[in-house]
Amino acid sequence: MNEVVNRMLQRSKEISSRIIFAFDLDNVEEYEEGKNLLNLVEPYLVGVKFGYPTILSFGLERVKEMVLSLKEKALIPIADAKIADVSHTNSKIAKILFKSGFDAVIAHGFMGFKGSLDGLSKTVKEENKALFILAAMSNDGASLIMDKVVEQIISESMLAEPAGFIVPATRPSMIKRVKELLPIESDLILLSPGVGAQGAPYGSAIANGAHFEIIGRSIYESKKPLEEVKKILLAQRSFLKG
Ligand code: BMP
Repeated sequence: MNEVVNRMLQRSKEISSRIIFAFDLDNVEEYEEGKNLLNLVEPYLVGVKFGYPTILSFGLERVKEMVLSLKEKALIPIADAKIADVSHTNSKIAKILFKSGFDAVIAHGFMGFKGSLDGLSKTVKEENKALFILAAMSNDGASLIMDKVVEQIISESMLAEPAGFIVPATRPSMIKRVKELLPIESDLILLSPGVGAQGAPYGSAIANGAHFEIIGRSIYESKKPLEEVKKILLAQRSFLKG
């Protein structure tokens, strides 16, 4: 099993949580506030996904500081750069992110393996990191294009030996479809955004077969983020028991 995934599953078991926090702040003036928020909720998180809003507004140096501090506490930092370029550019992006301490990167899969995912896959393997690939997206419009080629996206992506896929909590049938397309007994994991602010109930992606729920606004826009995190945990745990 991928070493990063191993750490994710271990932490998940230890703290009984399936939450990956989508940290998407878009104003550098929120830096101190953001750090305080992370300190507050980090005992309940398996990992933190840094999106473009945070990386671009805070800058990589500040992000690196946060990433290293999360790693000291055994959380897994994931860079959501939605990488989708040709091989050499993909590798450069991934190397910069790994140098900043990230354990994993997220890429698209529609570009295909040859000349795109191949270079990225090589870099990820050389650095002993994890690659997560978008199988399908949570927005409504994804059903028009992306869903129709999910089989091809998965088969091309598998050549890159990913650690797992991103699947939409908003469309449970796509979570199930992706699961069907994966090899039997594969140890790939599924991370699912769309929970909370986008409408899927807390815990529902877990109930539909995802391993982790990626949740952003419901936490960072809440007046009581800790209470919200605890609500999420309760929902996830009830589905896991049920
Ligand atoms: P929120 O819980 O605030 O809706 O955040 C969801 C996060 O997951 C965001 O960082 C978004 O960019 C990401 N995401 C998504 O919502 N749908 C996808 O299909 C893929 C994503 O990465």
